[in-house]
Amino acid sequence: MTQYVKVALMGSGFAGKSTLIKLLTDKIDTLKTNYQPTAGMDCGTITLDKITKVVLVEMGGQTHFEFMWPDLLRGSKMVVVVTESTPKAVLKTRQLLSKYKDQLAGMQIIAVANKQDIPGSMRPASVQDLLGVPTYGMVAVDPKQRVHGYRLIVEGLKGMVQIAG
Ligand SMILES: Nc1nc2c(ncn2[C@@H]2O[C@H](COP(=O)(O)OP(=O)(O)OP(=O)(O)O)[C@@H](O)[C@H]2O)c(=O)[nH]1
Ligand SMILES: [Mg+2]
Repeated sequence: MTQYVKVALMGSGFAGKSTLIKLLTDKIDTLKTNYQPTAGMDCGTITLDKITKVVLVEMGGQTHFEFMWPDLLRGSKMVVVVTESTPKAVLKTRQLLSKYKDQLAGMQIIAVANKQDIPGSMRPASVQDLLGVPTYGMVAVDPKQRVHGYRLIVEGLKGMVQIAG
């Protein structure tokens, strides 16, 4: 029987959540797209082993979809907080983490400091200092980062779910 593990992607609009899902679930080589805000939610599935599939659930980041977040977070084994790597965006992300701290309590949380290709981006270590959760750099539009992204999810889930080798 297949075991489904829910991982929620949280973060402001334009952070790169849909792009990250595309990176992890499509085999395509071009990820540059025009920005199309996710209306409410979106999802994609990755296979971890013979019985385990991870369902990535994006919580649409635009403010008017935020009311759905508590429902979308429920039952998640892990939350991946995606942020742009400008100081302003990271501070906004910090506010979101604080605002939803009750819903996030007890969940495994990692952050992705996305858009590291943009000159002047904050380094992941600095983003981590501000967010207070393990933070990893990412360029979600770069297909070469697919394995890196996949590893973040798998490593993050270790200890949370049984993954067969
Ligand atoms: N330069 C650069 N652009 C990126 C990167 N990741 C995403 N983008 C671009 O940023 C824009 C927003 O990306 P989305 O993935 O749609 O953002 P989102 O977080 O899903 O936004 P909402 O659905 O509104 O919550 C798109 O134009 C992407 O192509 C990256 O690593 N570098
Ligand atoms: Mg989106």
